[in-house]
Amino acid sequence: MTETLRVAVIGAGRMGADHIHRLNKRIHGAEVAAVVDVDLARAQAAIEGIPGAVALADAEEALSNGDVNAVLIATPGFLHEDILLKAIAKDIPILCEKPLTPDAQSSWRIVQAEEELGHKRIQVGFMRRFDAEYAALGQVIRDRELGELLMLHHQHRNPSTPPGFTNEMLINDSVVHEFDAIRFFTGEEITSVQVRLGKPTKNAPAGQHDPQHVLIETESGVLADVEIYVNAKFGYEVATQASFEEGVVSIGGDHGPYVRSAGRWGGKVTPGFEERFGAAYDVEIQAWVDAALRGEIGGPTAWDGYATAACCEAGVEAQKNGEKVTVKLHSKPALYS
Ligand code: ISE
Repeated sequence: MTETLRVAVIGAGRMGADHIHRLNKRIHGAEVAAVVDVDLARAQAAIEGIPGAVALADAEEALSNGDVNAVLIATPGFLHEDILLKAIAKDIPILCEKPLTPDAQSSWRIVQAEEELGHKRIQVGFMRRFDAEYAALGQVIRDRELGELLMLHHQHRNPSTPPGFTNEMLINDSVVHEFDAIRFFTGEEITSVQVRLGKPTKNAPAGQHDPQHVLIETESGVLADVEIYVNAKFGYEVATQASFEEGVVSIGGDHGPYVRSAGRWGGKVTPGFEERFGAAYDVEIQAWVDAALRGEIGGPTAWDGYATAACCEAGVEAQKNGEKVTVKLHSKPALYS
């Protein structure tokens, strides 16, 4: 394999721009070779100051550029399938931001295409697995340090949502992370999802019921609940409390200077996911690059992308009918076991 990944970043929006900066400034063993965006001016702005990088408006052109040997996909999810299939055909390392694709059927097509290729090329951008606290809690669970894990309580609160953030996106765009985190913590598949819609905030845009309460069950009967609240105003908070036979572990509280001044005490609330998970993104992308240079992947697989897409599908159905919906999964191909 080559000594440097020459990455085409597809999509120069919020997440794409963040990854371009990261690859350019902090990641070893990789360079930005091309940036693709339908808005060519945005692609051009993103490559400013990056020697040798080209700005393009077409993903296929980037993939057939001889200078490109890896791809990072950061477009909206509905555009992923086409780019993924083309990148799989080129047999190059792929980092695909979540969701792998927006529905289980198309995610399954990706799993099948990779299975046909015969080796793993796709790492899915579930960055929380690379957060120090998530990793530490995962270790406590795997080592059974506090006995068996019994329940997980997740809070996922965002200050507000961008225009066009639909009711389904509370599940597909936000709770998708919790599905992956629960699978990561337990090492089990999720078997059912139920969504309860309670009293809504007046701060949600039309068409969005916010907050929602998502109830989840895993293969061994671990129960998890998620408060998804995407117009919480006060700031960004993603936290988990895990109940064990011998104790309770909490992660995701705000840290930082605790200030007492002018008769008040307190600290700052994290404003958004870039700040909350900035370090995790760095570790994630470095793990991808290091593994890709060895011809491997360094994190969640296309199977993880597919399994979470199946959970989302059940979640969106549960949003509509209020019932406990079974998650339907194909059997796991040997490539991922
Ligand atoms: C966003 O797309 C993310 O991935 C964030 O991590 C999540 O907190 C937010 O809810 C999503 O919209």
